[in-house]
Amino acid sequence: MITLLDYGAGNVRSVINGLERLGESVQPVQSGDDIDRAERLVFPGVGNFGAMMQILREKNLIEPLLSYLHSGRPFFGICVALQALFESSEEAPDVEGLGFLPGRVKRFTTDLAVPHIGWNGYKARQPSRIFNGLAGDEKLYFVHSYYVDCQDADAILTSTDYGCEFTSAIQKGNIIATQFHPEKSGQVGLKILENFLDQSREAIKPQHCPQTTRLAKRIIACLDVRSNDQGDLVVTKGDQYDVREQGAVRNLGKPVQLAEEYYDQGADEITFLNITAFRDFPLQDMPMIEVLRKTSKNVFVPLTIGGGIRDFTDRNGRHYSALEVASEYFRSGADKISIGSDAVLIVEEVLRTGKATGLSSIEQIARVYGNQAVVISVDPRRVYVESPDAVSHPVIKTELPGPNGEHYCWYQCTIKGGREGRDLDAVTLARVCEELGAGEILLNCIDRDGTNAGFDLELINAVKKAVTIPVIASSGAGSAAHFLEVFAETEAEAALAAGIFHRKEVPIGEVKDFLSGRVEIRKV
Ligand code: 1PR
Repeated sequence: MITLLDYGAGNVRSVINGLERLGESVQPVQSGDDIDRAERLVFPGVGNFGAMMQILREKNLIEPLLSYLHSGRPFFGICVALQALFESSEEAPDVEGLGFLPGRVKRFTTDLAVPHIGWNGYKARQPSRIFNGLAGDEKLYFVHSYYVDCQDADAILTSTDYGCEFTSAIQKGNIIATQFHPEKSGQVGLKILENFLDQSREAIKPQHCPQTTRLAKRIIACLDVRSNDQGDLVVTKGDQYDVREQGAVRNLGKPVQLAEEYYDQGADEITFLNITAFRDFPLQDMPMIEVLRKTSKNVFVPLTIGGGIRDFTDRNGRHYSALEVASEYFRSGADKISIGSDAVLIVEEVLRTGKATGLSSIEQIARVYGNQAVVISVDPRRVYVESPDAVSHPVIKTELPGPNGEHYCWYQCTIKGGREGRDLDAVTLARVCEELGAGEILLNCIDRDGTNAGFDLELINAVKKAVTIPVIASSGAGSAAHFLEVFAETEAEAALAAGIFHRKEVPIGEVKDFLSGRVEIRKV
Protein backbone atom coordinates (compact mmCIF):
# COMPACT_ATOMS: atom_id res chain seq x y z
CA MET A 1 0.00 0.00 0.00
CA ILE A 2 1.27 3.43 -1.00
CA THR A 3 0.00 6.59 0.62
CA LEU A 4 -0.32 9.38 -1.92
CA LEU A 5 -0.31 13.03 -0.93
CA ASP A 6 -2.64 14.72 -3.44
CA TYR A 7 -3.35 18.32 -2.53
CA GLY A 8 -5.64 18.71 -5.52
CA ALA A 9 -3.63 20.76 -7.98
CA GLY A 10 -2.86 18.78 -11.08
CA ASN A 11 -2.27 15.49 -12.71
CA VAL A 12 -1.75 12.89 -10.01
CA ARG A 13 -3.62 10.30 -12.03
CA SER A 14 -0.48 9.41 -13.97
CA VAL A 15 1.39 8.79 -10.74
CA ILE A 16 -1.43 6.58 -9.50
CA ASN A 17 -1.55 4.78 -12.85
CA GLY A 18 2.21 4.22 -12.71
CA LEU A 19 2.09 2.83 -9.18
CA GLU A 20 -0.91 0.62 -9.99
CA ARG A 21 0.88 -0.65 -13.08
CA LEU A 22 3.62 -1.79 -10.70
CA GLY A 23 1.08 -3.77 -8.72
CA GLU A 24 0.59 -1.34 -5.83
CA SER A 25 -2.64 -0.08 -4.36
CA VAL A 26 -2.80 3.62 -3.65
CA GLN A 27 -4.49 5.35 -0.74
CA PRO A 28 -4.89 9.14 -0.95
CA VAL A 29 -4.17 11.27 2.11
CA GLN A 30 -7.35 12.69 3.64
CA SER A 31 -5.79 14.09 6.81
CA GLY A 32 -2.54 14.29 8.74
CA ASP A 33 -3.38 10.98 10.43
CA ASP A 34 -3.01 9.21 7.10
CA ILE A 35 0.54 10.55 6.84
CA ASP A 36 1.28 9.46 10.43
CA ARG A 37 0.11 5.94 9.55
CA ALA A 38 1.80 5.76 6.12
CA GLU A 39 4.41 3.11 5.43
CA ARG A 40 5.52 4.57 2.09
CA LEU A 41 4.61 8.10 1.05
CA VAL A 42 4.59 9.44 -2.50
CA PHE A 43 4.15 13.19 -2.95
CA PRO A 44 3.64 14.44 -6.53
CA GLY A 45 3.94 18.22 -6.53
CA VAL A 46 2.46 20.28 -9.32
CA GLY A 47 1.76 23.94 -9.95
CA ASN A 48 2.95 26.84 -7.92
CA PHE A 49 5.26 26.58 -4.88
CA GLY A 50 3.34 29.22 -2.89
CA ALA A 51 -0.09 27.72 -3.63
CA MET A 52 1.16 24.25 -2.70
CA MET A 53 2.60 25.35 0.67
CA GLN A 54 -0.56 27.31 1.41
CA ILE A 55 -2.79 24.29 0.77
CA LEU A 56 -0.54 22.05 2.87
CA ARG A 57 -0.78 24.61 5.69
CA GLU A 58 -4.57 24.99 5.40
CA LYS A 59 -4.98 21.23 5.51
CA ASN A 60 -2.69 20.98 8.57
CA LEU A 61 -0.34 18.67 6.72
CA ILE A 62 2.98 20.46 7.35
CA GLU A 63 3.66 18.99 10.80
CA PRO A 64 2.72 15.40 9.86
CA LEU A 65 4.82 15.70 6.70
CA LEU A 66 7.89 16.95 8.57
CA SER A 67 7.59 14.30 11.23
CA TYR A 68 7.22 11.64 8.48
CA LEU A 69 10.36 12.95 6.73
CA HIS A 70 12.35 12.77 9.98
CA SER A 71 11.03 9.28 10.79
CA GLY A 72 13.18 7.59 8.14
CA ARG A 73 10.28 5.89 6.36
CA PRO A 74 10.42 5.76 2.51
CA PHE A 75 9.39 8.96 0.76
CA PHE A 76 9.31 9.83 -2.95
CA GLY A 77 8.69 13.45 -3.94
CA ILE A 78 8.20 14.64 -7.51
CA CYS A 79 8.82 18.08 -9.07
CA VAL A 80 7.43 20.83 -6.79
CA ALA A 81 7.45 18.27 -3.95
CA LEU A 82 11.26 18.17 -4.30
CA GLN A 83 11.28 21.96 -4.09
CA ALA A 84 9.02 21.86 -1.01
CA LEU A 85 11.80 20.10 0.93
CA PHE A 86 13.95 23.26 0.79
CA GLU A 87 13.83 26.53 2.72
CA SER A 88 12.20 28.90 0.25
CA SER A 89 11.51 29.60 -3.41
CA GLU A 90 11.87 32.65 -5.64
CA GLU A 91 8.47 31.66 -6.99
CA ALA A 92 6.85 32.77 -3.70
CA PRO A 93 9.50 34.63 -1.71
CA ASP A 94 7.26 35.22 1.33
CA VAL A 95 6.29 31.60 1.75
CA GLU A 96 8.40 29.20 3.81
CA GLY A 97 9.25 25.76 2.49
CA LEU A 98 9.54 22.68 4.69
CA GLY A 99 13.24 23.38 5.32
CA PHE A 100 14.06 19.66 5.48
CA LEU A 101 17.17 20.40 3.38
CA PRO A 102 19.25 23.59 3.20
CA GLY A 103 18.99 25.63 0.02
CA ARG A 104 16.71 27.78 -2.07
CA VAL A 105 14.65 27.26 -5.19
CA LYS A 106 15.64 29.66 -7.95
CA ARG A 107 14.23 30.68 -11.31
CA PHE A 108 16.23 29.76 -14.41
CA THR A 109 18.09 32.77 -15.80
CA THR A 110 19.29 31.60 -19.20
CA ASP A 111 18.97 32.42 -22.87
CA LEU A 112 17.40 28.99 -23.32
CA ALA A 113 13.62 28.70 -23.33
CA VAL A 114 11.95 28.71 -19.93
CA PRO A 115 10.09 26.60 -18.75
CA HIS A 116 12.64 23.81 -19.16
CA ILE A 117 10.30 21.36 -20.88
CA GLY A 118 11.28 17.99 -22.24
CA TRP A 119 13.69 15.09 -21.97
CA ASN A 120 17.07 15.80 -20.43
CA GLY A 121 19.81 13.60 -18.96
CA TYR A 122 21.11 13.10 -15.43
CA LYS A 123 24.54 12.77 -13.80
CA ALA A 124 24.49 10.38 -10.86
CA ARG A 125 26.42 11.73 -7.87
CA GLN A 126 26.04 8.80 -5.46
CA PRO A 127 24.78 5.21 -5.53
CA SER A 128 21.05 4.63 -5.16
CA ARG A 129 18.64 1.74 -5.48
CA ILE A 130 16.63 3.81 -7.99
CA PHE A 131 19.41 3.30 -10.58
CA ASN A 132 18.97 -0.47 -10.83
CA GLY A 133 18.67 -1.46 -14.49
CA LEU A 134 19.65 2.02 -15.72
CA ALA A 135 22.70 2.59 -17.91
CA GLY A 136 23.10 6.27 -17.00
CA ASP A 137 22.59 7.76 -20.46
CA GLU A 138 18.78 7.71 -20.45
CA LYS A 139 16.70 10.84 -20.65
CA LEU A 140 13.93 11.79 -18.23
CA TYR A 141 11.02 14.17 -18.55
CA PHE A 142 11.30 17.61 -16.94
CA VAL A 143 8.87 20.50 -16.86
CA HIS A 144 9.71 23.45 -14.59
CA SER A 145 10.84 27.07 -14.48
CA TYR A 146 12.45 26.87 -11.02
CA TYR A 147 15.24 24.61 -9.83
CA VAL A 148 16.74 23.55 -6.54
CA ASP A 149 20.09 24.95 -5.42
CA CYS A 150 20.87 22.29 -2.81
CA GLN A 151 23.37 23.38 -0.14
CA ASP A 152 23.86 19.89 1.29
CA ALA A 153 26.32 18.28 -1.15
CA ASP A 154 25.82 14.84 0.41
CA ALA A 155 22.11 14.94 -0.39
CA ILE A 156 22.56 15.56 -4.14
CA LEU A 157 21.63 12.37 -5.99
CA THR A 158 21.68 13.65 -9.57
CA SER A 159 22.40 16.89 -11.35
CA THR A 160 21.35 18.10 -14.79
CA ASP A 161 22.49 20.91 -17.08
CA TYR A 162 20.19 23.56 -18.47
CA GLY A 163 21.93 26.92 -18.70
CA CYS A 164 23.43 26.02 -15.31
CA GLU A 165 23.97 22.78 -13.44
CA PHE A 166 21.08 22.15 -11.05
CA THR A 167 20.08 19.44 -8.59
CA SER A 168 17.67 17.14 -10.40
CA ALA A 169 17.25 14.60 -7.58
CA ILE A 170 18.10 14.32 -3.90
CA GLN A 171 18.51 11.35 -1.60
CA LYS A 172 18.88 11.48 2.14
CA GLY A 173 18.44 8.16 3.86
CA ASN A 174 15.06 6.90 2.73
CA ILE A 175 13.98 10.25 1.36
CA ILE A 176 14.20 10.51 -2.43
CA ALA A 177 12.84 13.35 -4.52
CA THR A 178 13.23 14.17 -8.20
CA GLN A 179 12.74 17.28 -10.30
CA PHE A 180 11.95 15.05 -13.27
CA HIS A 181 8.69 13.14 -13.56
CA PRO A 182 9.25 9.38 -13.41
CA GLU A 183 5.56 8.83 -14.14
CA LYS A 184 6.05 10.69 -17.45
CA SER A 185 9.45 9.24 -18.35
CA GLY A 186 8.30 6.09 -20.13
CA GLN A 187 9.71 2.69 -19.20
CA VAL A 188 12.79 4.26 -17.58
CA GLY A 189 10.59 6.28 -15.24
CA LEU A 190 8.54 3.23 -14.28
CA LYS A 191 11.80 1.40 -13.56
CA ILE A 192 12.82 4.20 -11.17
CA LEU A 193 9.50 3.97 -9.34
CA GLU A 194 9.77 0.19 -9.20
CA ASN A 195 13.27 0.49 -7.69
CA PHE A 196 11.99 2.91 -5.09
CA LEU A 197 9.17 0.55 -4.10
CA ASP A 198 11.51 -2.41 -3.60
CA GLN A 199 13.73 -1.46 -0.68
CA SER A 200 15.74 -4.66 -0.95
CA ARG A 201 17.40 -3.49 -4.18
CA GLU A 202 21.07 -2.77 -4.08
CA ALA A 203 22.32 0.82 -4.27
CA ILE A 204 24.37 1.20 -7.45
CA LYS A 205 25.83 3.97 -9.59
CA PRO A 206 25.05 3.76 -13.31
CA GLN A 207 27.98 3.27 -15.70
CA HIS A 208 27.46 5.73 -18.53
CA CYS A 209 26.41 9.09 -17.17
CA PRO A 210 27.18 12.00 -19.52
CA GLN A 211 29.70 14.76 -18.71
CA THR A 212 27.14 17.32 -19.73
CA THR A 213 23.46 16.62 -20.16
CA ARG A 214 21.48 17.99 -23.10
CA LEU A 215 17.81 18.64 -23.60
CA ALA A 216 16.41 16.56 -26.47
CA LYS A 217 14.33 17.96 -29.28
CA ARG A 218 10.89 16.43 -28.85
CA ILE A 219 8.94 14.51 -31.49
CA ILE A 220 5.23 14.82 -30.82
CA ALA A 221 2.40 12.81 -32.33
CA CYS A 222 -0.84 14.73 -32.71
CA LEU A 223 -4.29 13.17 -32.86
CA ASP A 224 -7.07 15.39 -34.18
CA VAL A 225 -10.22 13.84 -32.75
CA ARG A 226 -13.90 14.34 -33.55
CA SER A 227 -17.10 12.35 -34.00
CA ASN A 228 -17.73 11.14 -37.52
CA ASP A 229 -21.16 11.17 -39.14
CA GLN A 230 -21.97 7.80 -37.51
CA GLY A 231 -21.24 9.27 -34.07
CA ASP A 232 -17.99 7.35 -33.48
CA LEU A 233 -15.09 9.21 -31.96
CA VAL A 234 -12.27 8.94 -34.53
CA VAL A 235 -8.81 10.25 -35.20
CA THR A 236 -9.11 12.30 -38.35
CA LYS A 237 -6.75 14.40 -40.42
CA GLY A 238 -7.32 17.36 -42.64
CA ASP A 239 -5.76 18.82 -45.74
CA GLN A 240 -5.36 22.45 -44.79
CA TYR A 241 -7.92 21.74 -42.05
CA ASP A 242 -10.52 20.12 -44.33
CA VAL A 243 -11.06 16.69 -42.76
CA ARG A 244 -13.70 15.47 -45.21
CA GLU A 245 -13.01 13.25 -48.20
CA GLN A 246 -15.87 12.67 -50.62
CA GLY A 247 -18.19 14.19 -48.05
CA ALA A 248 -17.23 11.91 -45.13
CA VAL A 249 -14.96 12.62 -42.17
CA ARG A 250 -11.63 10.78 -42.69
CA ASN A 251 -11.28 7.98 -40.17
CA LEU A 252 -7.66 7.10 -39.41
CA GLY A 253 -8.16 5.09 -36.26
CA LYS A 254 -9.22 5.02 -32.66
CA PRO A 255 -7.73 7.67 -30.33
CA VAL A 256 -6.67 5.48 -27.38
CA GLN A 257 -5.27 2.70 -29.53
CA LEU A 258 -3.29 5.07 -31.76
CA ALA A 259 -1.89 6.94 -28.74
CA GLU A 260 -0.66 3.64 -27.30
CA GLU A 261 0.97 2.70 -30.60
CA TYR A 262 2.79 6.04 -30.77
CA TYR A 263 3.95 5.66 -27.17
CA ASP A 264 5.40 2.24 -28.00
CA GLN A 265 7.10 3.68 -31.08
CA GLY A 266 8.88 6.33 -29.00
CA ALA A 267 6.74 9.48 -29.21
CA ASP A 268 8.05 11.99 -26.68
CA GLU A 269 4.58 13.42 -26.13
CA ILE A 270 1.06 12.86 -27.35
CA THR A 271 -1.36 15.68 -28.16
CA PHE A 272 -5.10 15.25 -28.56
CA LEU A 273 -7.04 18.05 -30.21
CA ASN A 274 -10.80 17.89 -29.98
CA ILE A 275 -11.27 19.77 -33.22
CA THR A 276 -15.01 20.40 -33.09
CA ALA A 277 -15.15 21.39 -29.44
CA PHE A 278 -15.71 25.03 -30.42
CA ARG A 279 -19.33 24.04 -31.13
CA ASP A 280 -19.84 21.11 -28.71
CA PHE A 281 -19.12 21.86 -25.07
CA PRO A 282 -16.42 19.38 -23.95
CA LEU A 283 -17.99 18.53 -20.59
CA GLN A 284 -21.38 17.79 -22.15
CA ASP A 285 -20.85 14.14 -23.01
CA MET A 286 -17.18 14.12 -22.05
CA PRO A 287 -15.79 11.77 -24.73
CA MET A 288 -12.30 13.21 -24.43
CA ILE A 289 -12.28 12.72 -20.66
CA GLU A 290 -12.74 9.00 -21.24
CA VAL A 291 -10.01 9.03 -23.91
CA LEU A 292 -7.62 10.65 -21.44
CA ARG A 293 -8.50 8.28 -18.59
CA LYS A 294 -7.90 5.23 -20.75
CA THR A 295 -4.78 6.56 -22.46
CA SER A 296 -3.08 7.62 -19.23
CA LYS A 297 -3.38 4.07 -17.89
CA ASN A 298 -0.88 2.79 -20.43
CA VAL A 299 0.92 5.80 -21.84
CA PHE A 300 3.64 7.20 -19.59
CA VAL A 301 4.72 10.27 -21.55
CA PRO A 302 3.13 13.73 -21.31
CA LEU A 303 -0.38 14.15 -22.66
CA THR A 304 -1.75 17.45 -23.92
CA ILE A 305 -5.42 18.02 -24.61
CA GLY A 306 -6.96 20.88 -26.55
CA GLY A 307 -10.35 21.92 -27.84
CA GLY A 308 -13.16 23.87 -26.23
CA ILE A 309 -11.25 25.21 -23.25
CA ARG A 310 -13.20 28.39 -22.53
CA ASP A 311 -15.99 29.69 -20.31
CA PHE A 312 -19.34 28.19 -21.22
CA THR A 313 -22.97 28.50 -20.12
CA ASP A 314 -25.18 25.50 -20.90
CA ARG A 315 -28.86 25.46 -21.89
CA ASN A 316 -29.93 25.37 -18.24
CA GLY A 317 -27.94 28.47 -17.41
CA ARG A 318 -25.22 26.56 -15.58
CA HIS A 319 -21.92 28.41 -15.99
CA TYR A 320 -18.64 26.51 -16.37
CA SER A 321 -15.35 28.38 -16.24
CA ALA A 322 -12.46 27.43 -18.52
CA LEU A 323 -10.61 26.58 -15.31
CA GLU A 324 -13.28 23.99 -14.43
CA VAL A 325 -13.01 22.42 -17.87
CA ALA A 326 -9.22 22.33 -17.60
CA SER A 327 -9.38 20.90 -14.06
CA GLU A 328 -11.51 18.02 -15.30
CA TYR A 329 -8.91 17.30 -17.97
CA PHE A 330 -6.03 17.42 -15.48
CA ARG A 331 -7.89 15.08 -13.12
CA SER A 332 -8.38 12.69 -16.03
CA GLY A 333 -4.70 12.41 -16.89
CA ALA A 334 -3.75 15.50 -18.93
CA ASP A 335 -0.44 17.18 -18.17
CA LYS A 336 -1.08 20.25 -20.29
CA ILE A 337 -4.12 21.83 -21.84
CA SER A 338 -4.05 23.73 -25.09
CA ILE A 339 -6.15 26.79 -25.83
CA GLY A 340 -6.89 27.80 -29.42
CA SER A 341 -9.84 30.05 -30.27
CA ASP A 342 -10.20 31.50 -26.78
CA ALA A 343 -6.57 32.70 -26.81
CA VAL A 344 -7.27 34.77 -29.93
CA LEU A 345 -10.32 36.40 -28.35
CA ILE A 346 -8.42 37.06 -25.11
CA VAL A 347 -5.52 38.73 -26.88
CA GLU A 348 -7.87 40.84 -29.00
CA GLU A 349 -9.48 42.10 -25.80
CA VAL A 350 -6.13 42.79 -24.11
CA LEU A 351 -5.01 44.79 -27.15
CA ARG A 352 -8.33 46.67 -27.28
CA THR A 353 -8.38 47.65 -23.60
CA GLY A 354 -4.64 47.86 -23.09
CA LYS A 355 -4.74 45.65 -20.02
CA ALA A 356 -5.13 42.09 -18.78
CA THR A 357 -8.00 41.31 -16.41
CA GLY A 358 -6.37 38.41 -14.58
CA LEU A 359 -9.58 36.50 -15.27
CA SER A 360 -8.87 35.03 -18.70
CA SER A 361 -8.61 31.27 -19.11
CA ILE A 362 -4.86 31.58 -19.76
CA GLU A 363 -4.22 33.56 -16.58
CA GLN A 364 -6.51 31.51 -14.35
CA ILE A 365 -5.24 28.11 -15.44
CA ALA A 366 -1.59 29.23 -15.31
CA ARG A 367 -2.10 30.58 -11.79
CA VAL A 368 -3.49 27.31 -10.45
CA TYR A 369 -1.63 24.71 -12.51
CA GLY A 370 1.53 26.61 -13.46
CA ASN A 371 2.58 28.24 -16.75
CA GLN A 372 3.99 24.98 -18.06
CA ALA A 373 0.49 23.49 -18.11
CA VAL A 374 -0.87 26.07 -20.55
CA VAL A 375 -0.14 25.61 -24.26
CA ILE A 376 -1.46 28.03 -26.88
CA SER A 377 -2.45 26.35 -30.12
CA VAL A 378 -2.18 28.84 -32.98
CA ASP A 379 -3.93 28.27 -36.32
CA PRO A 380 -2.44 30.89 -38.65
CA ARG A 381 -2.74 31.38 -42.38
CA ARG A 382 -0.43 33.36 -44.66
CA VAL A 383 -1.73 36.63 -46.03
CA TYR A 384 0.43 38.09 -48.81
CA VAL A 385 0.89 41.85 -49.09
CA GLU A 386 2.64 44.13 -51.57
CA SER A 387 4.89 45.92 -49.09
CA PRO A 388 6.03 45.72 -45.45
CA ASP A 389 3.89 48.71 -44.44
CA ALA A 390 0.72 47.53 -46.19
CA VAL A 391 -0.80 46.39 -42.85
CA SER A 392 -0.24 47.24 -39.19
CA HIS A 393 0.74 43.63 -38.42
CA PRO A 394 4.36 42.38 -38.27
CA VAL A 395 5.21 41.53 -41.88
CA ILE A 396 8.02 39.23 -43.00
CA LYS A 397 9.97 39.16 -46.23
CA THR A 398 9.34 35.73 -47.69
CA GLU A 399 11.36 33.45 -49.93
CA LEU A 400 8.09 31.93 -51.15
CA PRO A 401 6.40 34.58 -53.29
CA GLY A 402 2.62 34.88 -53.29
CA PRO A 403 0.23 34.21 -56.18
CA ASN A 404 0.82 37.68 -57.60
CA GLY A 405 4.55 37.65 -56.99
CA GLU A 406 4.28 39.33 -53.54
CA HIS A 407 7.45 39.12 -51.44
CA TYR A 408 5.86 39.98 -48.11
CA CYS A 409 3.32 38.28 -45.88
CA TRP A 410 1.88 38.23 -42.39
CA TYR A 411 0.29 35.35 -40.51
CA GLN A 412 -3.37 35.83 -39.74
CA CYS A 413 -4.82 34.10 -36.66
CA THR A 414 -8.01 32.13 -37.12
CA ILE A 415 -10.57 30.67 -34.73
CA LYS A 416 -13.05 27.78 -34.89
CA GLY A 417 -10.65 25.45 -36.64
CA GLY A 418 -9.60 27.91 -39.32
CA ARG A 419 -13.16 28.84 -40.26
CA GLU A 420 -12.89 32.48 -39.21
CA GLY A 421 -9.93 34.80 -39.86
CA ARG A 422 -9.30 37.63 -37.37
CA ASP A 423 -7.49 40.94 -37.45
CA LEU A 424 -4.65 39.58 -35.30
CA ASP A 425 -1.31 38.09 -36.27
CA ALA A 426 0.40 34.99 -34.91
CA VAL A 427 3.52 36.85 -33.70
CA THR A 428 1.52 39.26 -31.54
CA LEU A 429 -0.73 36.46 -30.31
CA ALA A 430 2.25 34.42 -29.12
CA ARG A 431 3.93 37.40 -27.47
CA VAL A 432 0.84 38.52 -25.55
CA CYS A 433 -0.02 34.95 -24.52
CA GLU A 434 3.46 34.58 -23.05
CA GLU A 435 2.90 37.79 -21.07
CA LEU A 436 -0.42 36.40 -19.82
CA GLY A 437 1.29 33.27 -18.51
CA ALA A 438 1.26 30.68 -21.29
CA GLY A 439 4.11 28.16 -21.06
CA GLU A 440 4.40 26.92 -24.63
CA ILE A 441 3.27 27.68 -28.20
CA LEU A 442 1.92 24.94 -30.48
CA LEU A 443 2.43 26.59 -33.84
CA ASN A 444 0.27 25.07 -36.58
CA CYS A 445 0.08 26.44 -40.10
CA ILE A 446 -3.08 26.04 -42.17
CA ASP A 447 -1.21 26.48 -45.47
CA ARG A 448 1.06 23.52 -44.67
CA ASP A 449 -1.32 21.26 -42.73
CA GLY A 450 -1.57 17.84 -44.39
CA THR A 451 0.52 18.89 -47.40
CA ASN A 452 3.69 16.86 -46.63
CA ALA A 453 5.57 19.92 -47.97
CA GLY A 454 7.63 20.54 -44.82
CA PHE A 455 7.25 22.97 -41.92
CA ASP A 456 6.79 26.71 -42.56
CA LEU A 457 10.25 27.75 -41.35
CA GLU A 458 9.59 31.46 -41.87
CA LEU A 459 6.56 31.35 -39.60
CA ILE A 460 8.43 29.39 -36.92
CA ASN A 461 11.39 31.79 -36.94
CA ALA A 462 9.12 34.82 -36.75
CA VAL A 463 7.23 33.49 -33.73
CA LYS A 464 10.26 32.00 -32.02
CA LYS A 465 12.02 35.37 -32.12
CA ALA A 466 9.09 37.01 -30.34
CA VAL A 467 8.90 34.69 -27.30
CA THR A 468 11.14 33.03 -24.72
CA ILE A 469 8.84 30.06 -24.05
CA PRO A 470 9.24 26.82 -26.03
CA VAL A 471 7.72 26.61 -29.50
CA ILE A 472 6.40 23.38 -31.04
CA ALA A 473 6.64 23.45 -34.83
CA SER A 474 3.59 21.85 -36.45
CA SER A 475 2.04 21.19 -39.86
CA GLY A 476 3.51 19.92 -43.08
CA ALA A 477 5.94 17.17 -42.04
CA GLY A 478 6.24 14.76 -44.96
CA SER A 479 9.58 13.03 -44.32
CA ALA A 480 12.22 12.47 -41.66
CA ALA A 481 14.35 15.10 -43.43
CA HIS A 482 11.71 17.73 -42.67
CA PHE A 483 12.33 17.19 -38.95
CA LEU A 484 16.06 17.67 -39.44
CA GLU A 485 15.35 20.80 -41.45
CA VAL A 486 13.11 22.35 -38.81
CA PHE A 487 15.63 21.71 -36.04
CA ALA A 488 18.57 22.91 -38.13
CA GLU A 489 16.94 26.06 -39.45
CA THR A 490 14.84 27.18 -36.52
CA GLU A 491 15.19 27.16 -32.75
CA ALA A 492 11.95 25.20 -32.23
CA GLU A 493 12.13 22.94 -29.17
CA ALA A 494 9.79 20.30 -30.60
CA ALA A 495 8.22 19.18 -33.85
CA LEU A 496 4.74 17.76 -34.15
CA ALA A 497 3.23 15.70 -36.94
CA ALA A 498 0.05 13.84 -37.62
CA GLY A 499 -0.57 12.63 -41.18
CA ILE A 500 2.72 10.85 -41.82
CA PHE A 501 2.35 8.91 -38.58
CA HIS A 502 -1.34 8.05 -39.06
CA ARG A 503 -0.84 6.94 -42.65
CA LYS A 504 2.23 4.96 -41.54
CA GLU A 505 4.34 6.68 -44.19
CA VAL A 506 7.20 7.42 -41.77
CA PRO A 507 7.00 5.85 -38.31
CA ILE A 508 8.30 7.77 -35.29
CA GLY A 509 11.21 5.35 -34.89
CA GLU A 510 12.38 6.11 -38.42
CA VAL A 511 12.31 9.85 -37.73
CA LYS A 512 14.41 9.32 -34.61
CA ASP A 513 16.86 7.01 -36.38
CA PHE A 514 17.33 9.64 -39.06
CA LEU A 515 17.91 12.40 -36.51
CA SER A 516 20.22 10.31 -34.33
CA GLY A 517 23.76 11.73 -34.30
CA ARG A 518 22.61 14.97 -35.94
CA VAL A 519 20.10 16.31 -33.42
CA GLU A 520 19.86 15.58 -29.69
CA ILE A 521 16.92 13.21 -29.28
CA ARG A 522 15.57 10.70 -26.77
CA LYS A 523 16.24 7.14 -27.82
CA VAL A 524 13.77 4.52 -26.64
O1 1PR B 1 -10.15 26.44 -30.69
O2 1PR B 1 -9.53 25.91 -28.36
O3 1PR B 1 -11.49 24.80 -29.42
O4 1PR B 1 -9.18 24.25 -30.08
C1 1PR B 1 -9.42 23.52 -31.23
C2 1PR B 1 -8.14 22.88 -31.63
O5 1PR B 1 -8.41 22.02 -32.73
C3 1PR B 1 -7.08 23.86 -32.07
O6 1PR B 1 -5.87 23.51 -31.46
C4 1PR B 1 -6.97 23.68 -33.57
O7 1PR B 1 -5.62 23.72 -33.99
C5 1PR B 1 -7.51 22.27 -33.77
N1 1PR B 1 -8.27 22.15 -35.03
C6 1PR B 1 -9.48 22.65 -35.27
N2 1PR B 1 -9.87 22.27 -36.51
C7 1PR B 1 -8.92 21.55 -37.03
C8 1PR B 1 -8.94 20.90 -38.35
O8 1PR B 1 -7.96 20.28 -38.77
N3 1PR B 1 -10.04 21.04 -39.07
N4 1PR B 1 -6.77 20.79 -36.29
C9 1PR B 1 -7.89 21.45 -36.12
C10 1PR B 1 -5.62 21.36 -36.23
C11 1PR B 1 -3.51 20.94 -36.86
C12 1PR B 1 -2.64 20.01 -36.20
C13 1PR B 1 -2.15 18.96 -37.13
C14 1PR B 1 -0.88 19.50 -37.69
C15 1PR B 1 0.01 18.44 -38.25
N5 1PR B 1 -4.83 20.45 -36.79
O9 1PR B 1 -3.29 19.44 -35.15
O10 1PR B 1 -2.01 17.87 -36.36
O11 1PR B 1 -1.17 20.47 -38.69
O12 1PR B 1 -0.57 17.85 -39.35
P1 1PR B 1 0.31 17.18 -40.49
O13 1PR B 1 1.52 16.63 -39.85
O14 1PR B 1 -0.56 16.11 -41.05
O15 1PR B 1 0.60 18.27 -41.47
P2 1PR B 1 -10.14 25.40 -29.63
